[in-house]
Amino acid sequence: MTFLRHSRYSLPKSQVTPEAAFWNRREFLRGLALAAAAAALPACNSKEDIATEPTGTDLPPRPSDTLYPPTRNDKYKAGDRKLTPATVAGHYNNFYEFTTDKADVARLASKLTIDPWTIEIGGLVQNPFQIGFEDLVKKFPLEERIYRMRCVEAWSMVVPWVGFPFRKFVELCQPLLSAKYVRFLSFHRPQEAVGQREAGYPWPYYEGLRLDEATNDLTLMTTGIYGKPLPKQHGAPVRLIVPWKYGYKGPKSIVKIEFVTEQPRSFWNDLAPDEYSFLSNVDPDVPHPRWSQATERDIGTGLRIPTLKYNGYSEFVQSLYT
Ligand SMILES: Nc1nc2c(c(=O)[nH]1)N[C@H]1C(S)=C(S)[C@@H](COP(=O)(O)O)O[C@H]1N2
Ligand SMILES: [Mo]
Repeated sequence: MTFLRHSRYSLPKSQVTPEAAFWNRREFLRGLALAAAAAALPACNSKEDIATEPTGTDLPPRPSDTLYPPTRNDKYKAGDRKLTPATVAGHYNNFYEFTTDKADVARLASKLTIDPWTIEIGGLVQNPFQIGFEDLVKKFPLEERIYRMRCVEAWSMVVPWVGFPFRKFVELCQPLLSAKYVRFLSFHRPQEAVGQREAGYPWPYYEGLRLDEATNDLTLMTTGIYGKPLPKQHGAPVRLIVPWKYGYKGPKSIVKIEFVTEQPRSFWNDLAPDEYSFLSNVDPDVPHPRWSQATERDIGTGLRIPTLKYNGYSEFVQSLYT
């Protein structure tokens, strides 16, 4: 993890950005390390430890637990794609506040305190307010939606998220007419998030959407996955899912939402503006400067498949861009 110790200003871009070849190299090295470790273990231990490794069992009990599992909204289908197993999705995470090692996020993110959790709403709204997560999650009926999820690093998965349309939350906030964009902020807690103790990234994570994108029916205020509350590695207690955009447009563990007039800045766009645009709609015809976006690897099946324009959601979002 040496690159985290350097200043982002002194780094070649290949070291500060999520880059497919970089991950392949890391995974290869990690595979070697695991194989060596496994060889050193007594045979009776290792297999069962891995098979029973839980996903998200470190969650505190909360009153909102009774809202799960919610009913499925069948409007959005993943076509011929297979649902990704929960243990695969839950151990292949991007959450740089903790580590850049996808397989280790679940372990390190267990340190995050999610109860209590307060979200601050401000900027261009009738009345700025704060809302606790337990009040927020009860405001609107939860539903399950199976979405494709495409990371800019050219891997993808298909998972059943749980949440409610972000549009309903926007109505609750009563933005002023001058509000044209929404800005999101993730938590900043270096004491709990080891990745935030290292230099090199402009914490806390920040992202933004146009208001018309934020109020599209697909944009999901997400509180759960696989019929249960979100495990910490997936961005507990609440994150955003914008399924026609690259994964980084969906900030995890949100603590602040602001309505603004000007296009807000975003974390990856600030780090490498020529590689990560503000819009970042999934597009197989627009290669990343350092790799093709024409295909993607499904982390559940291991298959390489064609990438679809708007990640297959054209019928719902094309009108936003024409
Ligand atoms: N706060 C925060 N949000 C984040 C990230 C992050 O590092 N920090 N990574 C993004 C990226 S690159 C992806 S692909 C998705 C991954 O979500 P998942 O781990 O639940 O699959 O979260 C996005 N949201
Ligand atoms: Mo990503």
